[in-house]
Amino acid sequence: DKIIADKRKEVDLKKSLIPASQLEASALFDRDTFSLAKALRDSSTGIIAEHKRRSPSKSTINQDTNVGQVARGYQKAGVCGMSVLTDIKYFGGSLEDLVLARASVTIPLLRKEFIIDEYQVLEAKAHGADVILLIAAVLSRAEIKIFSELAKSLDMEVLLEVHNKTELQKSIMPSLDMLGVNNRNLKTFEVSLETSKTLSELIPDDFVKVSESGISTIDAITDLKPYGYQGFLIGENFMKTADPGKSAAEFIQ
Ligand code: IGP
Repeated sequence: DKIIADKRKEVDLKKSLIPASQLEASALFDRDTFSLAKALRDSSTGIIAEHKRRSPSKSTINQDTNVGQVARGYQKAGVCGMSVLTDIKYFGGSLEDLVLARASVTIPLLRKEFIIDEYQVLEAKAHGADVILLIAAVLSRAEIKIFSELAKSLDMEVLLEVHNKTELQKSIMPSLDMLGVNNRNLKTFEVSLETSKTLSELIPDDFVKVSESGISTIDAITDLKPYGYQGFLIGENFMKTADPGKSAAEFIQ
């Protein structure tokens, strides 16, 4: 909740500095996007690899990453898409990271952010994102509807993240493309793949199912596939090594 309060201030400040009209006028705003949902459906591995320098649960994961190099490494490894953290305060990311990744690869890019305002959806498009993340724990159903419909109108896809049954049931709507189950409890940081298993049967078949966080072995993926998961979001396991792209390549082998 501290994160969301900080985010509110950050977004209000940015809105006063850069008007939405300026975002809409940027070169990347009109680009044709790539579909992550399709890439996941067509893939046998389904890896979404993340760029994450640090996190509230682990502090520093990787300080000296070159996001362009990481992006190229991930693409070369054959991942379906890349997730780029853009929150600076808690994750050490930025929108510049997203732009640099966009300039480096042609795989779908997810803007990993605490989205609480339509302005951030416009920002995502203006900085090269193909997909936005919406976190059910911090949004009302009305907000999820507004933000997801805006993203769709801009040709982006939506990954909706849930951690429990209540969040899932309040969020189901046709403007979502992928449903992500976060195995990490954002309050306690505890990780359990059981969360993905338990919630899987409650996710309607029209959404691509993604399992997020705490995945570090191929066995975990083999274990989750029978539950209908086609996407696997992996950050730390790759980012904690000196060459995340190489780690992803070895993982996918
Ligand atoms: C990646 P991991 O355990 O592989 O590093 O997790 C990703 O799922 C995690 O970074 C994440 C996240 C989030 C980060 C999932 N949901 C919401 C910030 C905000």
